[in-house]
Amino acid sequence: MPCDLMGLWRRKQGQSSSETAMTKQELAWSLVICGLLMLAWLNMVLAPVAVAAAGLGQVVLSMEDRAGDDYGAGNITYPLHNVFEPGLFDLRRVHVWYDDHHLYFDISFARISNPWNAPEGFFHQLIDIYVDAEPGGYTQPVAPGPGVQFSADAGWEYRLRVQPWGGSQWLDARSDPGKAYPVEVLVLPDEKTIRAGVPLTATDPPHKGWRYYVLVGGFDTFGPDHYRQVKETATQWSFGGGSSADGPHVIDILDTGSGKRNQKAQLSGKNSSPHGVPVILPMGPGVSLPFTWGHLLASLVVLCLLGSIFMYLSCQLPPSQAG
Ligand SMILES: [Ca+2]
Ligand SMILES: [Ca+2]
Repeated sequence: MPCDLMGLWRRKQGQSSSETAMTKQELAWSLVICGLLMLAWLNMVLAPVAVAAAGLGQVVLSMEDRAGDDYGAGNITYPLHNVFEPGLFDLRRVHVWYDDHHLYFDISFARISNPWNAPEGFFHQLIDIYVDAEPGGYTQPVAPGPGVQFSADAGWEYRLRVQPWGGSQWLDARSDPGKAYPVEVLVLPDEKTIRAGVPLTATDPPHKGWRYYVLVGGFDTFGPDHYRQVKETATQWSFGGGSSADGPHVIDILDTGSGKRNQKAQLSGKNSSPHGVPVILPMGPGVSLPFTWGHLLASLVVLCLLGSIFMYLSCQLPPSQAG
């Protein structure tokens, strides 16, 4: 037992228990260290949620996507031209909220650039968010561009399309034909978040039970449904590492990190349809964080340190105070 060893050591040093008992000053410092460790842990693990929830309005979804998974099913590489800087297609967070007038989608990336001065403030990203808002709905995308389809038990009713050079829109597909509404799109001052504002007149009231398919591709005016193509080998203007000409042409999706819900599993076709097209699973509802080994390791380190400090305090208190 560490306590006994410490006691033996103290007796060997000829110190009485009253001399070795923790002073108030030592106790105060130990509590301060405990507090700082807890704050550091909370800051690292929970800060993204706190930041997401800090905005005005009602939050209906706030989810982080892991860093560095802008590789589709695992093999996709960026086009070779130097405008395709690392991180442009690495989705990092999707934050959905509303106020009295709009439903906002704040979509964050590792990097945003605008080499040809598109009026929206970004050039490269093409974002489709399909929303499962009620029972029924569609399992196919609006057009074949992304090369994926959606879960049969979570068909979609709305689609948000976000792209540069105009054309961003909210599609309400509950009627036939569907109704499309133009959407205002801009880049927030953090220069990493694209915001799309959907007028509340274009949608039923959002609620926390909605589920979302978030697809990130490369924008290409000439691509199928404006998706930049993923080919077997990268060229100046095409992604590389694709397995089929039919796609998928999706570089990142909002996903959790495990099992069949993992992005690699979804986009590699492990949940594929009878026609071999990868079936994507929806995300939501609520607020969550992805599992990362960094979070787990940091949590274990903090717990070990707190446990050690607790044991040290227990050993240092005189028997009458230690209970
Ligand atoms: Ca990502
Ligand atoms: Ca992802």
